[in-house]
Amino acid sequence: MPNRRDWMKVTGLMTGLTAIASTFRLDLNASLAQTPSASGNGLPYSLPPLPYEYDALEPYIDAQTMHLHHDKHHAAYVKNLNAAVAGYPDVAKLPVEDLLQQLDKVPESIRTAVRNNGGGHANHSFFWKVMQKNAPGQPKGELARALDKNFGSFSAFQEQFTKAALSVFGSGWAWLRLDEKQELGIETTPNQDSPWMAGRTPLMGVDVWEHAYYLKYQNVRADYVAAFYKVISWDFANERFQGALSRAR
Ligand code: MN3
Repeated sequence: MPNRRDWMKVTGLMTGLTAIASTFRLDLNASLAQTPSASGNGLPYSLPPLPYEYDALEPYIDAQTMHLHHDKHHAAYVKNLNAAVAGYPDVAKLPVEDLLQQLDKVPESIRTAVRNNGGGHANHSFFWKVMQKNAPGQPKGELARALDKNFGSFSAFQEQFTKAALSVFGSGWAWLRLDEKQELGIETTPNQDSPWMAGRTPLMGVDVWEHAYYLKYQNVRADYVAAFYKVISWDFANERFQGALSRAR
C-alpha cells in the first residue's frame, strides 16, 4: 500500500501535469473564445495570461497599470463569473462570448452577475489582444481600405473613434465593430456591455474605465486615448475583419 507521502508525491505530479496540459490547451485556444474546459483548476472560466510582458506597452500603457488591470481587475471578473455560474452547468459550459449573446436564457437570479462579470472577462480577454508591442500605427490591407471607404480616411476614423471614447459617461468601452450586416461602425457601451451582447463582432476596442488609465493619466482620458493608438494591434483587428467576412460569405 502506498503511504500518505507517496500519495502526496503522486498528487503533486498530477497537478503539475494538469497544469502543463492546460497551458497547452490555452495556447491552442489562443483565438478569442475560451472554452470553459480550458481551465486547469476545475473551474469553468480562467484568467488568460497576458500575450506579452507587463511592460511591453510602455511608455503608452505602464507596467503598473497592466499588473493592476490584468492581475486584479480581470482576475476579479473571472472569479466572480465562476462564483455566479457555480451550480449552473448548462450555463458554465458555454464560451463566455456565446453566453453574452444568450443572456436572456441565463437564469434571472444570476443574469446581472453574468452580464457584468462575463462581460468583464470577455472584454478584457479581447482587450489584451487588441494591443501589442511595436504596434504598426495604422491598419493595412482589407481593413485599411474598408475604413477609408466607411469613414473617408484613417484620420477621419480616428477622429470619430476618439470622440466616441471621450463621450462615454462614467465607465465603459468604445468599439470598432461589424454589425449584423457586416458593416463597419463605431459604438460605445456602458459598464462591461459589448457588441457581443447584440450579436455584433468587435474588431478593436478601448477600455475607458478609469482603472485602465488613472495611474498614469489621472483624469485625462483624452491623453490615454491618444496613447492607445500607439499600441493598437491592427493586424489582430484585420484578422478578425477578414475572418468575419469570410464566414459571412
Ligand atoms: Mn478594465
